[in-house]
Amino acid sequence: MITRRSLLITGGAGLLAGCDAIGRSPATQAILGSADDTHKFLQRSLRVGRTALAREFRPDQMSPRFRVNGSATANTPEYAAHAATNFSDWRLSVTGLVARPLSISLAQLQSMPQRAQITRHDCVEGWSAIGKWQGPHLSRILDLAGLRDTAKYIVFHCADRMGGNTPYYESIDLVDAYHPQTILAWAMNDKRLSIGHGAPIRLRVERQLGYKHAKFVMGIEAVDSLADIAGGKGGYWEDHSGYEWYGGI
Ligand SMILES: Nc1nc2c(c(=O)[nH]1)N[C@H]1C(S)=C(S)[C@@H](COP(=O)(O)O)O[C@H]1N2
Ligand SMILES: [Mo]
Repeated sequence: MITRRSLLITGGAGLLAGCDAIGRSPATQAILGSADDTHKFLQRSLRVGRTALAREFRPDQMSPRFRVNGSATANTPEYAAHAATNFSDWRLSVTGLVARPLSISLAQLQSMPQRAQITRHDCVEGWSAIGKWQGPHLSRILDLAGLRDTAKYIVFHCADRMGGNTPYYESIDLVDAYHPQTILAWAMNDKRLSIGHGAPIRLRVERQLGYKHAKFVMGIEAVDSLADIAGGKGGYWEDHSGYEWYGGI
């Protein structure tokens, strides 16, 4: 008999096949983890009917104007100093549950194998825009750092402070972290990412809503639980406005 539960579990295992391919089995961890982890797993598994890849568009379909939304810059002296030197001394830190913590320059990110994609960004506030994004796969960076078996989520720590002091942050699970369209974009529409759109790098996680696409990313952290980070719900808007952690489109 096919039950709703067996469908969910089978679907989840299918989604996680990419991770199994690199010798991990987060499906078991996700199913047997805490109640909160299980809730997140089910929340995303219900989306299993969607096609695996987000739709990609042709160059002539790109929006003539792509609005800047949320923070238009990061309001700290450290960020201003990096912006003033064109991010030449900026480093992306990769920490947490990794075998080799990393500190990666923008030039290094630019010299890794790149993916470019033309996708539609959907903001919960009710606007969409099609743009071209380019950067290395997040998965390559995680593989360079060597994720530990206990890692379940990837957290993105941003430079901007909401309301003057609360850091913007976001998080995704390993299914999205290893998705082929998940990149750390340093270029938009064939130019270097502007400050408004999140320089020096911003996350593109194409099957989720706009608020998940963290701009001004300074650090990436691999964790086994989101409970101890800020308000514990996995992101700034999740903590403050009740947005869903899995913002599937
Ligand atoms: N660091 C940071 N990332 C962020 C935001 C923000 O305010 N700060 N806003 C989010 C929201 S709600 C949206 S819709 C997109 C907007 O991206 P854009 O400015 O390139 O249009 O960034 C997302 N990422
Ligand atoms: Mo948004």
